[in-house]
Amino acid sequence: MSTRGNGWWAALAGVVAAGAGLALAELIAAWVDPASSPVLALGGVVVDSVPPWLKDVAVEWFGTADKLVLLSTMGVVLAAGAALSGWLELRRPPAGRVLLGAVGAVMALVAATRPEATPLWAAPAVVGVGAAVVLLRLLVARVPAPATTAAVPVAAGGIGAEPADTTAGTEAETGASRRTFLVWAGATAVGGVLALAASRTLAAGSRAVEVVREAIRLPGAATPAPAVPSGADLGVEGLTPYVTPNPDFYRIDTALRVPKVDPATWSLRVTGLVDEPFEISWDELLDLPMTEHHVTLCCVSNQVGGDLIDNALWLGYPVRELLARAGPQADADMVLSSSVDGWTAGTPLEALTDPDREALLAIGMNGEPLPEEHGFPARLVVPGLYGYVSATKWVTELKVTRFADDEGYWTPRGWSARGPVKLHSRIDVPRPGTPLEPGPVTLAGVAWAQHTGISAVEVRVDDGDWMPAELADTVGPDTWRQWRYVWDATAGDHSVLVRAVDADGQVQTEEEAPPAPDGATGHHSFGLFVG
Ligand SMILES: Nc1nc2c(c(=O)[nH]1)N[C@H]1C(S)=C(S)[C@@H](COP(=O)(O)O)O[C@H]1N2
Ligand SMILES: [Mo]
Repeated sequence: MSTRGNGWWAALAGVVAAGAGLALAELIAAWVDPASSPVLALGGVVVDSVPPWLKDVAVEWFGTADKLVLLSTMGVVLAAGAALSGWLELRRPPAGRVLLGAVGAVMALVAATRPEATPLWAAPAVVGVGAAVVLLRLLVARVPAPATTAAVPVAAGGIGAEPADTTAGTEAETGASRRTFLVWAGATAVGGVLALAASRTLAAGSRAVEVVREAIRLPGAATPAPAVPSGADLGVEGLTPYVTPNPDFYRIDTALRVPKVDPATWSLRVTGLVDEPFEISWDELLDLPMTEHHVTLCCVSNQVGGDLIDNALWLGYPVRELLARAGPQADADMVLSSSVDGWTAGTPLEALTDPDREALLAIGMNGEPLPEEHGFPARLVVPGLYGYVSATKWVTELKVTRFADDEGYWTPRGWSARGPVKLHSRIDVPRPGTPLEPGPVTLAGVAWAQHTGISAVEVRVDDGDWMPAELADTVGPDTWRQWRYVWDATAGDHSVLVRAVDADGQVQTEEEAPPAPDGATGHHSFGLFVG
């Protein structure tokens, strides 16, 4: 006669126990530091250890939803592990508790060794998983015995009873013990939900940073940006706007939770190979004369035709002034900038000291304080370099150093130490698959070669000649430029291609390269059907 029918109850016990434990961990994390959440810490380690090809695949498939996909996948894996722990605890006690305890120990270790962690960051995992272990024991002890047709008069699952997998009760007894189990499991689940709700309420306190942000009045620019010429936007429907509104600006970072940085406690330290290291507070920074500059920021992971690129008006203090105040030493050639969350970028020193390149410690984006997900209260923006080697968000330190001695976050992960932006162009209009009719069809898009500038864009249809496109105005070489080409379309299948020429006369290569290690190349092209 089978006594195997209660494994599912045990699995449920495992999920409920582990869920409640992790909810308790969230509550403690909300008090210790929201980033000490064992789930976030574990996710952070996963993010830090994905190989470049997998990161590429994730970005390509899920775009900026990659974080959600990661957290959901972790949820499924954790739930499966929790179910297994319940089953093990029923069949092979204490194997279930041992499994939970082992996972908890790993989580504690991982949380306590995050770059910005203190030893206290282990507390949420230790307390949460400790609670999960106790709850697992209590719930599995109440897993109802499987019903049998034979009336074997054995009590199942009283308080403190051993797991009832080898005993079988009558249907009535099984019904009663099932109710007992469900009451216990239900109570545990309710406790978990309450803990989670309480943790969210506590975490809402950190929304205070958003309140501070909204109250900030940015200083005016001592060196304002030139006005955007009206001809910078060609007004083609569906074409990417010259300046990207903040809510549409692409977001890329390794932070599973947006760091909440209060300007009152923020400061930037300039350290390393300098004569006079110093630290500057938010208030001191705001008193400095600000520069405004349009810069198109671009991600090295951007695929040919991809949209991990946008343009904004940044307000900030020139990094070269900060460096001049510190006095870099002669043997330095790199600045390692770090974020509150431990992320780093290695930027060539000469790009930051160059008087002709507006590298900014930015505090404003399109007339607002930086949005939290774009680095509030301060970040770097350097024209001409990919974000991963320059655009540190939530920046707190500039360490003057040498490429021979230090490397940024992505370098040991398979990306080049130096990342100048590559010459590129993209077709935005029409989208592939748009129904078209013979006659004039407007092709339009953007082209970029930050800090060099774009001098021409050319379009080719099928095997025809490269035809010059009309170029929109720009404020300068540090932003992308819109282009437009009116094509006299004939019926049938066609392919369209675009390429750009930079201000030095260099023509965009047709050679295809993937994003790793230093940026994708190749012409953006696709098929169009005219009929
Ligand atoms: N702190 C921190 N700053 C960061 C990153 C990060 O992961 N953490 N990613 C960089 C990368 S790879 C890019 S492309 C830009 C993107 O900036 P955005 O999210 O404001 O568009 O931020 C850079 N700054
Ligand atoms: Mo990036």
